[in-house]
Amino acid sequence: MLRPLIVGVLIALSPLPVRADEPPYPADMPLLTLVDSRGQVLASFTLSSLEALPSREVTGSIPDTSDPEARWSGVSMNVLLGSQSIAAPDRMLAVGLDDYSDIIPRSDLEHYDPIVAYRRNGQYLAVDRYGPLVVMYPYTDYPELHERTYYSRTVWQLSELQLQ
Ligand SMILES: Nc1nc2c(c(=O)[nH]1)N[C@H]1C(S)=C(S)[C@@H](COP(=O)(O)O)O[C@H]1N2
Ligand SMILES: [Mo]
Repeated sequence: MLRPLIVGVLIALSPLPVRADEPPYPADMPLLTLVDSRGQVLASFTLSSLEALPSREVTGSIPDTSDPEARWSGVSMNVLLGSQSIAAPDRMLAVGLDDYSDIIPRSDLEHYDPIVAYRRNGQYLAVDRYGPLVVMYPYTDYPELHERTYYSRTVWQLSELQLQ
């Protein structure tokens, strides 16, 4: 009679086995598409394929929100393009799931090396937390980024990069 309770308490008290945290979406779901200027698909990425690439961390926050500064982990856009042997284009149109978009010029990749982030403070990003992917700039390292121009390039719910 008491046994299930005791077992339950023991389970609750025992250190949980260290298990990789699970994303709030399937790891093999296509999250990001690279397309050329004519809309031709060049590459597609899932969480697994993004995590297989070398990661980069930056600190910043989603502009104009009450979100505090956070540590974002993801893939450098330079590395992302390089993984497909694609030279950085003059401009990339970054498109969100809500069809919001803004242009990211090559100079940003050269000066700031922004990332396609898939974790915020170690946690995967749910769609209602600006996820699954967010373009994030290294705001803390470069205070000049605190400007409308870069705020609007901080595209959350990123789903497509159109190379132009
Ligand atoms: N997907 C998506 N990303 C976006 C936006 C948006 O509407 N959709 N707004 C941009 C702008 S203008 C700013 S200031 C920041 C914060 O947007 P918010 O104030 O709408 O949260 O996100 C940027 N990225
Ligand atoms: Mo904005």
